[in-house]
Amino acid sequence: MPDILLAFVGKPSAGKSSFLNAVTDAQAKVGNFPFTTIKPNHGVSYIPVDCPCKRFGKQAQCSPRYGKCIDGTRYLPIKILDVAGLVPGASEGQGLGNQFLDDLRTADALIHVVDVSGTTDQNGKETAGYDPINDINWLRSEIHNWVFNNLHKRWGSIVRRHVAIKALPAETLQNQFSGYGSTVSLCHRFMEKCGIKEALETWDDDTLHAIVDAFLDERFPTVIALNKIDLPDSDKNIDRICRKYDESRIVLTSALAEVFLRKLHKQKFIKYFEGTDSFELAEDQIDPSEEEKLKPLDEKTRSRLEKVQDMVLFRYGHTGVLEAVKKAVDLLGMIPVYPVKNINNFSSFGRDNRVFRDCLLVPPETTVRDLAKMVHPDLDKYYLYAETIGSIRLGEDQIITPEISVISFKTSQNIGSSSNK
Ligand SMILES: Nc1nc2c(ncn2[C@@H]2O[C@H](COP(=O)(O)OP(=O)(O)O)[C@@H](O)[C@H]2O)c(=O)[nH]1
Ligand SMILES: [Mg+2]
Repeated sequence: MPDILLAFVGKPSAGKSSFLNAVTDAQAKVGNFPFTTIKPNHGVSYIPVDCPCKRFGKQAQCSPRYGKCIDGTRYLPIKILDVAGLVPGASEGQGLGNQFLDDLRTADALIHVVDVSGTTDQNGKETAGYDPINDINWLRSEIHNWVFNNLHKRWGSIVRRHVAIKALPAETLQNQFSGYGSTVSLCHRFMEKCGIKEALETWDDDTLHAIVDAFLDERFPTVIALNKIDLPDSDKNIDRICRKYDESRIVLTSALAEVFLRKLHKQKFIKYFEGTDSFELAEDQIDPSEEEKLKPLDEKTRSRLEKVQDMVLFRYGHTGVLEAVKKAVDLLGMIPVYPVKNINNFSSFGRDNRVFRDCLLVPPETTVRDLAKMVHPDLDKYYLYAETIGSIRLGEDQIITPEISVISFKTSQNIGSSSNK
């Protein structure tokens, strides 16, 4: 299964660690996950998607291998990384720059956590009236400079080789960008988008900057999480930033509020419904079972809770943290697909007949045959054909879309044990 890794990036004290706690901690209850390496700065979050079990009235039988399905909403595990150590000057080798940049290579998409309250300066020190727009521009230029400088200092020899072997621009660029987790098709895509037609040997510095920009847009889709919206100074900054940047990439968040709500939930003071603006208190409960019974709040906690309601939940509808994770996955265009053994009863490959056991998030442009390879090498080896709901046959080169997300493979031999790794 192709793992997705989202990286939280941002200056010190923006709220990255709080964010990681907010989206990973309490969700352990949601179930298991397929990832073997969970390092200290890693976590697992679960994003909700519509599960096909609901369409077919199979909610009661639905039995995911990873994550969980609650009445037709399926929670898929996503890996998260807290990338600490980015400080101004990182691309020039300041601070923990290199470790940061190494971590970045492994990420599929970024969530830039920005302290929108303006109460911390560019180094994360307490201040007042700092303009968070600086941070948004700074992070981008830090990554840009890192990539640009590496390209620029070798440009002479890159051009000579390019001319000597008569390579395509995308091939030459891929040689330079592979270390950042690029691929040939990604290079073709961003070259297409930036529309540069001149021969590579004529490119000047401005062209190289444009190339690096186009590469970064394609390689590191970024959600901007404007964090600390619970603080009074945030409002005016939020307005300005939303007017200046692409709003479809901005999410308003309060990591602290989410951590607080989840903590009270865990301690049974409230029943908090993640991703919503609502929770229950002891006095709201009518005849709860002993297990569900909530504890009464003390005055101090109650007033803090009311503040979170006023400043965050009532104003914005939720704390936004889960929205940020969902938006980052959306930017990647990943499609959830459900390989099944039997297209009529949705049982799974292998010996257990669990309904809709497997779900994979596949990248855009994945074909039916690509999926077969991802699910099991033997499916590819003994491949006959694939079909979707209603026993409709699919071509092996057909691109997978949400409309054909339930897929069964027919093979020339029985596939024994199964795996989706
Ligand atoms: N008011 C407020 N404070 C926050 C929020 N998120 C984090 N903080 C605080 O900001 C400080 C730095 O947070 P931390 O998660 O350690 O930042 P990191 O350095 O980016 O990992 C801590 O004191 C947090 O409690 C938030 O949404 N609202
Ligand atoms: Mg931290």
